[in-house]
Amino acid sequence: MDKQWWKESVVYQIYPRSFYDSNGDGIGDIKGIISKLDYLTELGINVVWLSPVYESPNDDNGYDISDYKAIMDDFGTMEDWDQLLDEMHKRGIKLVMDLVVNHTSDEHHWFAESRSSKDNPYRDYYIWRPGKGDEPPTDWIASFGGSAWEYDKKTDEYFLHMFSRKQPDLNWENEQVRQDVYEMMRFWLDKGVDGFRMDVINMISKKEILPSYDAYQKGDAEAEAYQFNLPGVHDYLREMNEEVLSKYDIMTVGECPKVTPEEAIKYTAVERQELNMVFQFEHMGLDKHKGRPKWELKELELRDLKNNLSKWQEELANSGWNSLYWSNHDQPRTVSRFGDDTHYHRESATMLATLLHMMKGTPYIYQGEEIGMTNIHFDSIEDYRDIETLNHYREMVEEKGMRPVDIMPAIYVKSRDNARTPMQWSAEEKAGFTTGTPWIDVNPNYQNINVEQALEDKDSIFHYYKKLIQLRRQHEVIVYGKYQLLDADHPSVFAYERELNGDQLIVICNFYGEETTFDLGNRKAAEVVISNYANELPASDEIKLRPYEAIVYRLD
Ligand code: TEU
Ligand code: CA
Repeated sequence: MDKQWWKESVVYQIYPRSFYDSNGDGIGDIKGIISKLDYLTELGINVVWLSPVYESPNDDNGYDISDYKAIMDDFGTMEDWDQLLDEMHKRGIKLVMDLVVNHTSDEHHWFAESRSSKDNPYRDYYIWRPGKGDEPPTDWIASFGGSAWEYDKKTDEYFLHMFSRKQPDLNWENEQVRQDVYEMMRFWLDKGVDGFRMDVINMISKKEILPSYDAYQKGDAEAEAYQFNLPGVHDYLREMNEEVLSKYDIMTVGECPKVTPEEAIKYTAVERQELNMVFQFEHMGLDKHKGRPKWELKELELRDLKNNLSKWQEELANSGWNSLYWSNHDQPRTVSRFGDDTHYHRESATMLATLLHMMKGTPYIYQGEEIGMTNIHFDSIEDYRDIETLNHYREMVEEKGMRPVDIMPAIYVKSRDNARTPMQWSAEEKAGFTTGTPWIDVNPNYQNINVEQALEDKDSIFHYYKKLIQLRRQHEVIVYGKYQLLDADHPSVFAYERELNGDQLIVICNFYGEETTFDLGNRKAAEVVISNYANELPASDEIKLRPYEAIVYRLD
């Protein structure tokens, strides 16, 4: 058993723009985070992943960085950041920074140089290609719509951007780029940060495809494969590990869309010296049609979720390490997505939390999840802020001639802004997030769902999360135990067992709003470890489960 602090941690993700505004300009900021650290201590988490706070023109809310070593004015100053780190460390909380190095902002000085002439020393920091006649070099599509190539008049060539046109992709093949990135990482590590969450890190290598990019076209069976997990990514990560990561006691998590468990092991197996863990997305894709855009909705099948999460638990059982999450700043709110945010708000939010937090891996909680914040329905597209949502809407309405009423339903379900409405601190105006006008509207349900109330109510979702976090500290079996799915064919219950050196837990979750039963077989429950209903030890083998009921027993 390879014990590591990052395996025993619970991470809390802060999306700074929406967390807490300290000066009334409507934008969350670093001073705001500092003033809420005691809240995080109360919750009991011990690591914060902070979404980008670097200088940025905010085309993609900070995921487009124009200076990696400066703090965005909206968020404060470097002194504020130093104080944040200090205050966190005083409370025993570690700080993991976001590292966005697949691309920069087009306003980064590297790019300004790069685009200025073909023989500028920075030219090769980005990926430039001549067009084919009047057409871009290939028909690749960017994540936020349109061609992944943008024409630049100055030098009559196209540059590659896998996200927005203001996010040009760096050329990792260029050793100077890599050295500059490593140097910047050392800058933050020497300031004392405790790790990095690496944005789309499995996209950084293009070296195996670009020389022959003619061969790769949209619609190609391999179409998706060419942008992710190319062999070069592993070369770069091993180099980064050797030159930077291995010199510090830190945690690293790579955001890796389209990884399979097999790939994830390559990134996270100890002997390969790359990363500690990855964020995989397979379970986030179960409520859409395979290979189709996220906007094409499909009902989640419990069977698919069981198969998928269990596959990850099993395949990474002996090598590599899982990260466990239901949501982040790109995903809808969990309770709205997989639970019932109307009739069983508390029950379904706590059931989902139990299901995830009892698994093997490092759990991540996204701000507001711990009070059961829900999706947002803005009537007008004018109220949305997210570039992905806005580009999608424009494309559908302006280019495809669709009617807004036909597009909004999917936006309600999937827009990234669902996760980005301001944190609901109290029942005061603007949810206590700001005294000014928030950059994005607050969810009108803040009078019922807010931190102040959650702290007062001992039965709240917040207190349940708090208990789950404590349990992870108390029971080694939750961190390191073996996982086994039970009753795979049960239509409404997700149940599994954990075991370590004879310590055994059984986790039983009714995934739906109807009552059901579950058969314990010959297992003997010895103690109720946690439950989202009042529960005693079962009187018989067959237990009745109420809507969204979750129970964890310690077994004899
Ligand atoms: O997200 C990368 C990513 O995989 C996204 O395409 C994600 O699938 C999408 O947002 C879901 O709708 C990272 C960041 O988390 C995201 O916020 C950034 O916009 C993106 O990289 C570009 O930096
Ligand atoms: Ca502010």
